[in-house]
Amino acid sequence: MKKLKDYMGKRNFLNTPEPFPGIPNKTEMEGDGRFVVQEHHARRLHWDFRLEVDGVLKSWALPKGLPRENGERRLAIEVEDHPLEYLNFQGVIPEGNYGAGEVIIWDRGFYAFLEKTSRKIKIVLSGELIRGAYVLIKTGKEENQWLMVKYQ
Ligand SMILES: [Mn+2]
Repeated sequence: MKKLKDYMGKRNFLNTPEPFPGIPNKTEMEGDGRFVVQEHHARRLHWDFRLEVDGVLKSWALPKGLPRENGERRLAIEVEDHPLEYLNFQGVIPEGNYGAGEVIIWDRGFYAFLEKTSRKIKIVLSGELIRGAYVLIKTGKEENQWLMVKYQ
């Protein structure tokens, strides 16, 4: 990536469809890992970020949604894995049920891993609204507590 510093520095990949180095364009990514962000009007509004990994959706709840600007960081609470079918779910979970409230698909698309360890997940997201490189870092304070940072 170092050789491409100038290329990267001149572009905001949220605003241009040009290639992000190391990741194919969205149309070329069919079949790669998918992601979804669902706006969930539960008792407390939050956004659920889900990544397709090993046949399930790894899931985090973000009280303030995904970071949109480079350097921005947002709390992400890891929650239980969800089935792949949840990628397409939107609707109203009736009162009295777990997570009662409306779920709206806020964004979806494809992603690629740049790095993955048990405490750090670097990804590039290519959705309709979200484009760019993100890192999820386990904070160590609580077992399920992560930070999601947009860095490019
Ligand atoms: Mn939720």
